[in-house]
Formats: sequence, C-alpha cells, structure tokens
Amino acid sequence: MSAHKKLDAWVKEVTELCQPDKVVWANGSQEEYDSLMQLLVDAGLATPLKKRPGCFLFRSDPSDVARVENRTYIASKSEKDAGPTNNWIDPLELKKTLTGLYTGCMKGRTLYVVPFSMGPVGSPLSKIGIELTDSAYVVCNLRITTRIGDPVMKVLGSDGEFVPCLHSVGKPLAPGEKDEKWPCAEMENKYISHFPEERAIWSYGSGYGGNALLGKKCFALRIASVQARDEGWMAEHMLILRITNPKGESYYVTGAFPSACGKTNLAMLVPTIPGWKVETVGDDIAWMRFGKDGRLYAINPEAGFFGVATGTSYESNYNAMKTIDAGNSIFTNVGLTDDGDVWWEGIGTPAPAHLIDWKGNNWTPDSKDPAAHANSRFTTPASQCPVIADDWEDPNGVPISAILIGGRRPSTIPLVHQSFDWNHGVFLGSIMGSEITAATIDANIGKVRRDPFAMLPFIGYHVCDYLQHWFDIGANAPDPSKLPKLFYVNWFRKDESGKWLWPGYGENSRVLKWVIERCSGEGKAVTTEIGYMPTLDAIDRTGLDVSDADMAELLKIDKAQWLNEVASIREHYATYGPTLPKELTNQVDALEKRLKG
Ligand code: O2Y
Ligand code: MN
Repeated sequence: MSAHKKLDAWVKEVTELCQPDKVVWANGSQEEYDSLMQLLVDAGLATPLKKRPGCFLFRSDPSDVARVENRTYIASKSEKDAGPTNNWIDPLELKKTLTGLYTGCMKGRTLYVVPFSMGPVGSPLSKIGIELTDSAYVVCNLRITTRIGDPVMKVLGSDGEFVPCLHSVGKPLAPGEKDEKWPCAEMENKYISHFPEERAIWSYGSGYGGNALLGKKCFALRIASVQARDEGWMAEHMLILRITNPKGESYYVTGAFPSACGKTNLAMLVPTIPGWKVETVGDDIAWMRFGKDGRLYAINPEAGFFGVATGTSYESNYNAMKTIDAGNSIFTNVGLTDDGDVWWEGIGTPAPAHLIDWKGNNWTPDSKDPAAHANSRFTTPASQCPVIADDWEDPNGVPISAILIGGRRPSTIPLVHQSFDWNHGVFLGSIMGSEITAATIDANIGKVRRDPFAMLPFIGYHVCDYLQHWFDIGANAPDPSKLPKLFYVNWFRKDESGKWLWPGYGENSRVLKWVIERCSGEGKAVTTEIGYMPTLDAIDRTGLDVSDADMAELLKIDKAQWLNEVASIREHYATYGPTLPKELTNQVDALEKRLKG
C-alpha cells in the first residue's frame, strides 16, 4: 500500500487478475537487491561469479534472447496513428487477448511493485514509471539501469503521474512447482504491447532485455516519443557524450546510430588525438528539450548500461570493460569459465580450454557453436564508468552543440558531412540506415535498410508524424541560431577492393574534432551538393596512417551513386504513404537538382 490511490487501485486490479502468491513493494535498497539475488541463486537461475565479487551470470531460455520486433505492438485506437512501420492491433482486441493470458499468470510467484524514475529523481526532465513484474531478475536489472524504490515514491507523492508498466514472464507455477530454468512463454504468446493514448505498457511472455526492462525501449522511447510529440520535446535513440578540447572547452554531442554500429563504443571513446578528452553522459537514449537560454538540453534517462558483451574487449571498448570490472554487474548469456569468470567471443583473451556455454553445456574451442550468444549482455551501473562525465546526472541536462547520425554504408556516404541547416539535417536523419550485408541468402543484399534517426523499431506512432515533429522542433526553436548542428558520419566506408578506409574506434575522435571546430566556427569546409564537407586537410591526421588518396576517397561524392541514392530515397519515402512531410519531398528534389546542376 502507498499514499497514491490510483497506484494502489491499479496494483489491486493487477493482483486480482494475475493472482500472485504475494506482493512486494521494492524499496531499491542494496539489502533488497542482495536478497533477491540470493533467491535467484538458490533457485539455480543465477550463478555468483567467484572471479567477480558482486557479479552474477544468468542463462536465458534459448527462445528468449533478444527484443522481438514481430511480437511488439503499437495498439493505438486508430491503425493510421501507428503508421506503416509498426505492428498495429486494435487495443480492445489486444487487451482481451492479454487479459486472458494474464489471468492467473503469476500463480506461485511474487508480484514486485517497482517504482522507477527515468532520469535523475526529481529532475524536471524526468518521468516516473511503475513496473509490476513477476521476475526478480527484472527487478535487479531495473535497479542498475534506472533509479528505483523509495526516493521515487517520495517524488510521486499521493497524486503524481506515472506510466503503468505491467510485465509477466507468462509462466505460472503449479502448487509446489519451482522454476527449473529461465521462465518465459512460447513465442506465439509473447506480446510487447504499447497503448500510446493511455501511456501504458503491457508485456507478456518474455523475461529478456528490452521486452522486460520496460523503462528502456518501451517507455523511454516508444511511449516517451508520444509524450514528447504532445509536449514539444524529443525522446531519441541517441548516445550523449561530452568532448573537451585542449583549451579546456567542453561541448556536448548526441548521436543516433542503428543497433550494432558501435554506439556504446563511441559514447566511451578513448581519443587518439593529444589533449582531447571524451566523457560519457549516456550510451543509448537521450531526452531533449529547450532550456530557458534557448539551447536544446539533453538528459540520459537511464542509470546503467545494458551493453552487448560479445565483441566487447579492452581494445574495442576499454571503458566498458573497466565499468564491469568494478563489480555490481549482471551478465546474461555469456560463457562461464572453470575458475568462475565470464568469457565471450571477442573479449580479447584466448578461449579457455573448457567452459560452460550460454546454454549450460560443456564447451571447448572445438565446439561448433559460440560460447556466448551474439546478443549476450552486461548490465552495469553508469556511475562506475571511469569516463562518466561529472555532470551526467545534472537535473537540467547538458546543452547540445551537435547531433550525429550514421549507419553502416560501405559506399556513397562520405566519412562526414554537415547539413546546410536544421531541415536539411532532418532530411539526412530520415534517410540514414545501413546496407544489408547478411551472409544468408537475402534478395535485399546491397540495398539500404533505412532507419530514420535509428528510431524505426522505437517510434510509438506514425513515422511521418515523427519526422514532422523534428521539423516542428526546428520551426519552434526559441532561437534558431542556437539549434544543434547536424552531421552525418560513416565510419564504414570501403574502397573498391572491400578494404575499410577509416580505422574507426579511438580515431573517430578526429572526426569529432572537426565537428566541434565547425560548432565553434573554426573548422574548414567546402559547400557541396550534399552538404558542408571537410576540406582534404581539415580532419587532423597527425600520426595517422591514412593516405591523401584514401582521405580523398573517404570524402568523395560519386554523383552516379548519389543519383541512385535519390531514387532509392524516393522509393523508400513511397512506403511511408500520403502523409510524408512535404519538406522531405522538397529536400530530395533539391538534392537531385544540385546533383544534376
Ligand atoms: O535485445 C535486447 O533486448 C536489447 S536491445 C538494446 C539494448 C541496449 C541498447 N540498445 C538496444 C537496441 O536494440 O537498440
Ligand atoms: Mn539501442
């Protein structure tokens, strides 16, 4: 029971529907976390890691290893409001199906009431959610990735607003029955459901990641994007970093990149150029709104990282490794070494002669399957990151100077170009994406999978309205001269023989340096058909083995390729239907004219 009547009524309603054995209100304390972990260890679902005190390993069910986009629904009242890029179901029909599934679904389990704050507790930019879940694993992960418990209840008071987030693993227990493995429902009964008008989330059947930690993709992106549209702010799939030049001047940059483009690595980058420093504010989500001074301010609504373990090493992301080395971390679906440590492909140490793989089987380097799942994860507190910015929890957010967008484009898109203005930047954001390079036979290989602002799976409403919202933000800026500048970056350009032209990782600091110089008015640029581009010598290559010829290739605009791009953009826009913002058509027309000019 709490002082909040509406919350109590909802908890009562869910308790009657789901019929848990007991209800526990999470206070967010360390003791509570420790006792939940002990419960999970005793149940055989978690393994304490001898080599990493305070850290635990979980193995999920092999059917429950990632976000499931085809089971993710936007149940707006009208199908039109979900648009062509979302799965839509009538909300009444979905609620009927889910009410059937939720009936008695928590029998034999505990229902945890988890108040959480997205953003620093009490910040004017933060929002509160309450997750009702029957998974102790979820409670422990939420304690790391968000701020939970009593401090949140204090801010909520007796009548504060919250987003109700209902979650069940969808596996009731018979009397006396215990979990023998990771509980979840079969695929056809998984539902990750969003009711945008009600600002409510109902998730059923999965205990994993974005399907179950409802503060992250479900709230902070899908529901928050709807709130942001209605309230005049932005909820974006973006990292936030702080970069400081040798003069000691700091700038804040956000970056939207599709999954698997190294967003976490960029957020924690170790610069290779002397005197420059990069610090982390967030690695996945940015909420942005105008401050009193007319600048756009961002907060990271999360408190921890839910990063991909596979491929993370001291070389690819030194600071992420140091963050997990500091303890207090949860590992999901990685290998367990015989001496009680974790191991995954790409960790940078030789494979041990024997370990237990993510499925719980004996594994040796001769095994045909990988030791860790490709989407294995670490959950770790942001506060432990050695390069966390000292103002990462500033309740007023940090002022953004530049917005990066990018994807994996082996051809056409240069290393970096800057938009002419805000609207041109929105156009660039609308066309960003990655080339399809799957090893399996795919008729779409070589085509571009466009992912506007990396938000395609996360926009809680119609993609056209979302892009119009970006234009509206620019049009309603209190002082347009203070809007962040937009840059399209592409670390993944290859030459004709298929060789990467840019070394990436820490060397990306050289591109960030040019971005910052453009913001301060120093960076050298030429005006081209596609935007402002660095001159051949504008990107600092001191000590870097990239030849003039390769730099020229990295910055080349191939008009034939760009005209193909124009045709592909038009084809893509056609899939968005008749409400495509007119400004996008104007922008693509203008690009074509400049290219043919
Ligand atoms: O597979 C999942 O459930 C996690 S997806 C994810 C996790 C952290 C950050 N970003 C993502 C994503 O899909 O963009
Ligand atoms: Mn993400």
